[in-house]
Amino acid sequence: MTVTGSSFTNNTSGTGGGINSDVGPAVISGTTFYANSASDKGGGVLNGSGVLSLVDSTFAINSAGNRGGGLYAAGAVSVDRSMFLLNSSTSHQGGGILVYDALTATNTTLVSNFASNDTGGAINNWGRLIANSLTLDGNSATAGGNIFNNNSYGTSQLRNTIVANAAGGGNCFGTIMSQGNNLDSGNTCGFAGTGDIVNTDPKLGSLQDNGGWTLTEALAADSPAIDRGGGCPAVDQRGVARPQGAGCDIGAYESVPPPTATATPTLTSTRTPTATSTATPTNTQTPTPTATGTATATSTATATSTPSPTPSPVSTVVPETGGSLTFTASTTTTVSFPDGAVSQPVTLTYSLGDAANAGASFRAVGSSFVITAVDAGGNAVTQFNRSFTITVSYSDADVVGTDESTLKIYFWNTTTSAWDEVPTVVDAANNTLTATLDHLTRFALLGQPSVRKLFLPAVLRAYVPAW
Ligand SMILES: [Ca+2]
Repeated sequence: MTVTGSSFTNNTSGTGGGINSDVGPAVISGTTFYANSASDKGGGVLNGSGVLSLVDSTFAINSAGNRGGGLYAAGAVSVDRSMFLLNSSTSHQGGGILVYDALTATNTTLVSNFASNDTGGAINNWGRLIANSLTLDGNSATAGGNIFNNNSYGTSQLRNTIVANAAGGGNCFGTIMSQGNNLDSGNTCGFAGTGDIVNTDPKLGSLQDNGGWTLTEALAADSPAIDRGGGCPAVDQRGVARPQGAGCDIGAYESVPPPTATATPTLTSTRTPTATSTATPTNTQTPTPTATGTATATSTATATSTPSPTPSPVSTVVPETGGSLTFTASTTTTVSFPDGAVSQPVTLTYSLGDAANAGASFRAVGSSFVITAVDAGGNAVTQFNRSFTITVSYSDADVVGTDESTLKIYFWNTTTSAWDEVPTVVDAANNTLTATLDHLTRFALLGQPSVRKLFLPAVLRAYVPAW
C-alpha cells in the first residue's frame, strides 16, 4: 500500500482510526492524520506485523481509547521528518506513539501529546526504539511525559534528541540508553553519554511552519542545542542540509545561521589572482509546503548574549538628590535612587550579562544585566541607606512565548546559585515591571512559558485540511 499527499480526517474505528495496515508493506508520505480515533489501538494509524514507512506526515489530535493515540507501531515501523501534536490515549499508554515491536524514528517533532491516565505521553516503548534527532516538547503522562521505556520488554536508544519541558510525568521514565548528544531540560533521562547536556533549557520556539512538509520548533539564536549535535542525519525535519554552522544541531531542527558579512577584499595582494572561490549558496529549503498560513508568531526576541558594542552607560548618584540611570537594550531599564540612599557620590554602571539560563520552567526576557556602583575611591558599593527602584519596560515582541502575568524581576543569588524572585509589580497594560530593592547584583527578567496550547488552536486551524 502506498499513500501519498493525502488527508485522513475524523475517521473512527476499533483499531487504526485513520489507517489499519495489517501485514504491509506500506509507505505513507506527505499525509495528514487529523482528529481520527480508535476505540482500542492506533487512533491515527495502526501497523500490524508488516513493514511501515512514514515520511513527511502529520498526526494531530488523534486519539485512542486504549494505546497509541497517534500511532500504534507493531511490526517494523520507521518514522521520518514527521510531526505529532496533541494526540492522546485516554486510558492507557502512548499518547503519541506506542512502540510494540520496533520503531526507528528520525527528524521528528512530538509536542503536547498526552496519556492522561497512564505512561508515555509522546512515546511509550515496549519494543526496540531507535531514535535520532527528535524534538520532544511539552508532552505529558502519569510517568514518562515525553518517553516511557517499559524495562521488562523494551530498549530505547536515543541519539541527538531533545527531551524537554514535560507537562507531566517528567521527561523520561525507565532506562534510556544514550547514544550521545542528547539534551534533557531536566535530568530524568539518565543522559551521561558523549556530548549529552542535562538541566538545560533548549530554548525552543513555538511549533509553526518553518518550511518543509511539517511543523517544527526552531531553536533560539542562543539555544544550547545549536552546533552541539553528533551523528545527525544528512538533513533536518524540513529537509535542510546538516550541518549548518560549526556543527549539526541537537533535535529535529537545524538552525541556519545568518549570512556573515563577507570580508572586504584587499587590493594589495601580489599573489597571482587565483579564481576566488565564490561559495554558491545552496538553497537548502525544501519543497514548499502547502500554504499553511498564518501561525507567524515568531520566536521571542531573546537578546543575544553578546551585546552590540554600545558603551556601558554611566551615571552618578549623590547623597543630596539621589540619581538615576537608564539603559535601553532589548528592554529599557531605569534604576532610581532617592536622596539619602548614598552617603557619598557613587558612579553607576549598567552592563548586559549573558542570557539568563533560567532552567526548564522559566523563560528569560532579554539578557540578564548587572548594575554596579563604585565610590570615588573605586570601592564597590552594594548596600544602600534607602531602597531604590528598578523599572524595566519591554515590548510585546519580547514576551512572545512567555506568560506575561508571571513576569518578575529576579536577582542572581550567588550563595545558592539560583535566581531569586524580587517582589515585582507587573503593569501588563503598559509593559512595565517595577521592583524595590536594597542591593545591587545581577538581575534578569524571567517568566513562565505561556501555555503553548494557547498557540496551538491557531496552528491547528492553519493545518486543518480543507474539507
Ligand atoms: Ca548547526
